[in-house]
Amino acid sequence: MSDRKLSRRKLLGAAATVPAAAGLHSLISRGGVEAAPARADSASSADGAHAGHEGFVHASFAPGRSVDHRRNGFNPTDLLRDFDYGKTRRLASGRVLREWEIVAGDKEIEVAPGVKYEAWTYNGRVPGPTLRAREGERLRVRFVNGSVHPHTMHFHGIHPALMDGVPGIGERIGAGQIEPGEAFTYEFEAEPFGLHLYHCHVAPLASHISRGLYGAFIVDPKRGRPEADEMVMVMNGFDTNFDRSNEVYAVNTVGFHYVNEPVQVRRDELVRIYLVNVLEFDPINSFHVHANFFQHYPTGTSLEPSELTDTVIQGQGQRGILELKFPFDGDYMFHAHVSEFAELGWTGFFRVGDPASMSPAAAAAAYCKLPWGAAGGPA
Ligand SMILES: [Cu+2]
Repeated sequence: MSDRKLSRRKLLGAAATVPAAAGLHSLISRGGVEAAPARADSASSADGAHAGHEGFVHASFAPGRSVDHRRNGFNPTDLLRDFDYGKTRRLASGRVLREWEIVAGDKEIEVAPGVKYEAWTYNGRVPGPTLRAREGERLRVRFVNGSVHPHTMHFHGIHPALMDGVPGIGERIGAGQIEPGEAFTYEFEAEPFGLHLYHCHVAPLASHISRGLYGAFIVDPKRGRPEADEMVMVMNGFDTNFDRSNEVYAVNTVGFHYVNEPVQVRRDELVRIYLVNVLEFDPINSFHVHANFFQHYPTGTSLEPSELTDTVIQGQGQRGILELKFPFDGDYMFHAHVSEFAELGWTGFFRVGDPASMSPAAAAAAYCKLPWGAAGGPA
């Protein structure tokens, strides 16, 4: 269990009592944020105000205060471009068989500096591995449940009911709900091409998903897509006090990670973002990029974009492919246009060009004043 019991609804409620024009800087005032977590039974502030901001409680984006990626076992910067192609071999028919082994396990992870969360994971990470295949291949996923809870792997795609990873369906052949210590191998075709996802389908569903049992599943079209700098962004959140509302919002798990470590891209190079929304407890999420526009391919199931835009909204389980180029050097913000989420971690930067000319510290200072960071976490 998290040792932190703050409620973001209470935090934001407290923040809302100051004049709207005051802005985030004043919202997180000593009277605001310290009072609010106290009411919400939070741990008390460990580091108090930062120099230069008398009376201010800052997020833990001070130097030396970051999530311990090594302990987590994954770094969101690496997750962006980490595609798991599995192992392949050719069947007698000439067709490609692609195989993976996925192990579910229970693991404490840090989702913001000092904010620990008892996650349930696929292969020890949240989100789980980005499984990537090509249209028409035969896929085989051996799922081993190493958790103390029952789980499944439910894939989005087109496949027989027995391979759907839903409790109660196919129990007689060992499918359905996979109990702790059990294993099952899902086998199906890679279709249709597009951007899909997989997640656990054991009830209560919101709990099993929000704990971290999900991942992106990409099926490339037979003829491929134009070459690009490709990355996966799984929009997620964490209900750290288990009150069925999220305290931390993120892309690839760690709140504000890409403010601390902007996503480095090259000027004029095509960037392709595989965007997946797995957020629970909030009906919609969104992605907005500053000073630019992208082509949007909903669900990635067509090679023709549907819209040139700068904001896309996704419901739970929805996803899309975004393509853009950055014509100018600089730091470009991207965040949920659900402003409440943006202020609770779902904010980052693309960095185009020479890092020496940028000022990440200033950006972090301006945007990362987190209510849940105020307590500082374990020093
Ligand atoms: Cu589960």
